[in-house]
Amino acid sequence: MIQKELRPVILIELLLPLALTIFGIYHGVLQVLYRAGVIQDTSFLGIDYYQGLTAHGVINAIVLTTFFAVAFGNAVVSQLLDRAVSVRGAWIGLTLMVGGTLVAAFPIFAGKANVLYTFYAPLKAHPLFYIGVVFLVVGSWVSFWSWIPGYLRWRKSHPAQKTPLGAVGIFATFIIWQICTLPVAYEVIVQLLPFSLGWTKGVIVVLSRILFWFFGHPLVYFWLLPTYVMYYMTLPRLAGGKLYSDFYGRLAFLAFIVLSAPLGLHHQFTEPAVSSGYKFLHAALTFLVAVPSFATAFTVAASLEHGARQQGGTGLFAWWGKLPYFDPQRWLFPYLFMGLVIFILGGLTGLINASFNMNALVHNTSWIPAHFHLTVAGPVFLAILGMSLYLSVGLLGKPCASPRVALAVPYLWTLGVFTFSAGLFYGGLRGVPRRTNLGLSFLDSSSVAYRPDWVIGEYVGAVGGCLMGLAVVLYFYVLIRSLLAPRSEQAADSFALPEAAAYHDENVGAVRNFGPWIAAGVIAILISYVPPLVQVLGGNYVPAPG
Ligand code: HAS
Repeated sequence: MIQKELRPVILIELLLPLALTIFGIYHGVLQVLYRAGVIQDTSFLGIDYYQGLTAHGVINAIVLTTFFAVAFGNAVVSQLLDRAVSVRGAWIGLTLMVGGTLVAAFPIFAGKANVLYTFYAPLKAHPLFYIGVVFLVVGSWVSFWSWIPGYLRWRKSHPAQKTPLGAVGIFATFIIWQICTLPVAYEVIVQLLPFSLGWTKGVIVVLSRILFWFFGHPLVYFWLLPTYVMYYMTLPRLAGGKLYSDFYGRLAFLAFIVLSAPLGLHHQFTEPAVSSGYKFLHAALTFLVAVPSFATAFTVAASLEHGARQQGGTGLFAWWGKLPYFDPQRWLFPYLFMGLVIFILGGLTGLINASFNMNALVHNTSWIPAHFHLTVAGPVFLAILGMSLYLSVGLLGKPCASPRVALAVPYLWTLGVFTFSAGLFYGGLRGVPRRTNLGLSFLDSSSVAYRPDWVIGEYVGAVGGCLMGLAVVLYFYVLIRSLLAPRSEQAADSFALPEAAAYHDENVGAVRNFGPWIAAGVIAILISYVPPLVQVLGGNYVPAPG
């Protein structure tokens, strides 16, 4: 059971960032309108294009995802490890995260931090932006640390038991987060903050970019792994069956600890300061990090098949028809299932990006946002929406007020995100740039830069973006109606996250201990990052002024 005293913490961690997401999604819809030339201006309703794009990225990709990972982690650890969360630690973590978010929000909304979610130097934000980000991250560390003593206690009192798979997934998520936030903490505290305060004349841009992507790629697995926890722990149960293999789940989570970080240079294939041998190493490791996702695809598909066959499914393929796609009682199912469907394309396009020569065609074009909307705005965002609704109404002892509308949301979002991405993939292959207010140039028919061949992709993207916006409106309709429904203390007390039993419950020693996997991860980082860092530090680069 989830600790009762932890409920308010989890509810704030779910609902506060969701409220901010209204701005995040609004600026997403504005993005497609600017880019399709529907808005032909530098700003709309007083908010500048790059200010809105920063709010879109920071709120959706940093704030929402971090708060959700902590909230879901609190719920999973509390339920699976016999109330292992230190409530005081959880409150301190929450306070730091909320404080940091509010501090960072101020310069963003005042237009003094138009640096996008990657805050590339020498773009310069107001110091409060960097200070806020630091507090948000430190708050998430404190929340993670508040699980460790309880976990160690649990291990002592259950010596013969395996750590439950969901808890392994959550710990893997936060071990990755703990490791990958160290380089970005260095970048922010040593390079960007003094630069923004005017204490230094400039920033060595190459170094800051390497440090950012050292963080930026494992960041995507910090986003993804809570979703994988739901795929392994919850989805098989919703499908009416069991998890096909407990071992494969553990192996996937532990493999991510080793492989998430040592490959960030695949975001920098065009970086002139690093030689191509290191880029090749990172490219090869990128192909390796797809393996735990392929293993997940197999294990989850086998679990779905098991569930469908329990419901009377037969045949080689006919069993797919027995999954609960439209069951209002199991409205959470399509939030997870449609995420998997979207991720097939998101993952495959990631492998295209990782291929050195193909990357040269798509880098910095609209292909890249098409890819990442099929990942972070696909499986990750749908899982966050579904689980936030499930957890918040469950913890309050309320019913989902409109289960049929709740069911429609993931399907509409999927239609929207596929349409959006189709337009952006099409445009990207024709050279349409990302992060550009196209309505002022390439999509303005009166401009000398006008590109009529780019129009169709951006129009299709805009239709998709509007459908995504509509899906979120429906989601908030359900969420608000559910929050206003009458509560039952009894229902709240008996609430628990659905946890699937394992069909094959293997007992393999190699996946019962985090230690060797963390050590292997650190060695992989040293091998892949020390040489390129030495190369950059020896390069005598002149700091760039802001
Ligand atoms: Fe990526 C750029 C490569 C995964 C997010 N990525 C980005 C950026 C973001 C992002 C935000 O190598 C842009 C950053 C920026 O602002 O510049 N990515 C990969 C690779 C993977 C990958 C190889 N990315 C993700 C995930 C993300 C994410 C996950 C967020 C959550 N990505 C790149 C590269 C770039 C990049 C380059 C830089 C490009 C550039 O030039 O800038 C892999 O991890 C993907 C492996 C996944 C699979 C899919 C497995 C499929 C599953 C579903 C099974 C379905 C079932 C249902 C069972 C191989 C698990 C069946 C149902 C039926 C109906 C059939």
